Amino acid sequence: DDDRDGGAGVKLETRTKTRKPPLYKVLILNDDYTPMEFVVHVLERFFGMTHAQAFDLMLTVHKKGVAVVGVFTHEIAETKVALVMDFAQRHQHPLQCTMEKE
Ligand code: NFA
Repeated sequence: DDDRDGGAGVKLETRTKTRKPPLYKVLILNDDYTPMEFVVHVLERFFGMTHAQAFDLMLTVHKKGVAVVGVFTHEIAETKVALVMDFAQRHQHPLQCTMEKE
């Protein structure tokens, strides 16, 4: 009955079955001891921000206590959190990075 392909036998329907994966927010928390420049470096190094973006977001965390630094799939969010926590610990800073389901 449907001849939108002019009889060519070409599949014209788009698929509707693909599910988007659940997403997770990665958060950075303020503390009184981690140097501002270290947080800026973390945001550049692990979240691909420019220096200006990283500086602005660091100040947001400093003033508000917490901010979302990115949204990722579970595996990527988990890896970012682990890398940031390890990097902070290796430099003996108490910086905290966590994730939560969006
Ligand atoms: N509050 C920290 C300071 O004054 C800076 C900081 C910002 C720490 C964002 C953690 C996150 N040195």
